[in-house]
This record gives sequence, C-alpha cells and structure tokens, in this order.
Amino acid sequence: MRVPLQSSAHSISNSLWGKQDRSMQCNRKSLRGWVGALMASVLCVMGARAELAPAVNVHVLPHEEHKLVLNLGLEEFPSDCYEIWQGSGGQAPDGVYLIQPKGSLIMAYCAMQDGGWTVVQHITVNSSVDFDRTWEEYKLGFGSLTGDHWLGNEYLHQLTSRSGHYKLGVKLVDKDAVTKLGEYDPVLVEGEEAQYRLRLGLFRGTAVDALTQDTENYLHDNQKFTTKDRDNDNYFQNCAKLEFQGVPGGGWWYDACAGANLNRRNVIYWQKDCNKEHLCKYAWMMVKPSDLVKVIHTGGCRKDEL
Ligand SMILES: [Ca+2]
Repeated sequence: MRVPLQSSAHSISNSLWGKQDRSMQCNRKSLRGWVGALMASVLCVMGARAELAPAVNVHVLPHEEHKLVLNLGLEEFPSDCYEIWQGSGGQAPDGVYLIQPKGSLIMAYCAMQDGGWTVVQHITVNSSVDFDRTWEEYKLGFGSLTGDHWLGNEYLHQLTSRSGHYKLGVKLVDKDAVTKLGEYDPVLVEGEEAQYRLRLGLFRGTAVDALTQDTENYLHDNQKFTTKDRDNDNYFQNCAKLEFQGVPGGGWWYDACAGANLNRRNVIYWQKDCNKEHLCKYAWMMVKPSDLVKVIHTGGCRKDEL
C-alpha cells in the first residue's frame, strides 16, 4: 500500500468538507513550500480571468465555484490529475482542475496530497446528493465536484482506456474515522456499447476485496453497469431499484445483486468493512496510472527478462 495514501487518510475529507472559507482558496495554508505557493498563485490569477470553465461537464460544479478551478486559461490541458501532480513535483494542491483524458475537456477533483489521483466518485453517508439516477446521469456525471458526486461513466471510460493502464483506488472511512484502502491494478471501464463493463486486475490493500471476491458469491468484476432505467444485472428484478429503508441502490456494476455498493447513500456498503452494522461515513473511488506501467517505463525489468 502506498504510504502517501495512508499517511494523509483524511486529507481528502478535510479539503472537501472542512469549513474553510472558499474565497481563501488562493492562500491555502496547506501548500508546502514556496514552489507550491507560487504555482497556486499563478494558477489562481489565471483562473480569475475566466468566468466559466470551457469543460463539457460544467453541470458538476456550481457556477459560484468555477473560480476555484485551478488551471483555467491553458492552451493544452493535462490528461489526468497524475500528470499535474507529477509536473508540479508533488506540490500541486488538492482541488478542481481541467483535464482532457480523450477528446472531452472535463473538470475533475484531484486528490493531490494522496499522490495525484483523479477522483471519480465521492459519497458521504446520508448525502443530500441523490444517487438514484438515470443511465444518462451516470454517463455524464452528477453532484458537485467539491462534494458528493459521480464523475461520469463516459469519463471513467475515457480515463481508464487511455494508452497504458490505470488502477482503481477505493478509500473508506468509518464512523470512528478508521480508514481502509484498496487498489485494483489495472482497471478498465469499457465503453457505452459494452454497457460500461468493469474489468479489474489484482487487488491489494487494507480493505477487503469486495469487487472480485465475495462471500455471497456476488462478483462485480466483469459486470455491466445498471441504473434504474437500464437493467444489465443478473437478478430477475432491477438491482438499482431495490430499496433498503426506502433508499434505492443507485447505479452500480451489479451482479445479482451486491457484495459492495458505494452508491446507496443511506448505507455505504463494502462487505464487512462498511455495512448497516458497521457504518462508514465517507467513500471515494479514484484512478491514476498503473504501477505496472511505471515499472516497465522506469526500466525495472531488462528486456530479456520480460
Ligand atoms: Ca435484472
């Protein structure tokens, strides 16, 4: 497990949910060193020039927060948060950035303090953001990037299908602030023609592997995405419509139905780590380039050893 991810267990929740004055974003005390402060100042000045982000997913950031986008005004945009993190020497602050994974210019929340992850999902238990959404809403994203949200299956597909592999990170925080982490390396979310099917590689982490192993024989790996208006699951009814205490499951890669579901807002579910007896308060899903690719690119193996 990556040390930076563990050592800053609450950095994402602090930055997303801390009662900080949003107008002070340009003077974030969390910046480490003058290099980070200088970069943030330049980015904020650039951001102040533009009133509206040119991204295709402007609906996932309230208009009054558009000024918070940290890299407005560029001619070329990075492919993902990791590229920004890497280019800043690890000094870029957490926040909303413009990225262009494949074609579409989008906004995304970058968990920089955790090592440059692009956040694709965030939920708080009993969230005011409704996760009981249609296929189209899950496709293009909903909620607010600075709070609970789903980035969008189309963008999850664009990110994970770029050349080279990506990995999926899952971060769970329970009601006692205990954090569990998991990574699937690699991850691929196939395109809409394949119903955004999920393909997962090897798991490691402190959390249980709830997507490729399940004690109830529900496997989420290789499943298509299901929403309340598109049933692709293996159950005789639509899993996304099944309610627990009046709250439907929401969109997910259901089997028949779930050993994990991070989109049911009254119970964040991840096998024994998060359930109705052991409540979790927050969950995140995020992606970044695979460690497998980094090993090959950094010359970790000689060619004749491959
Ligand atoms: Ca079904």
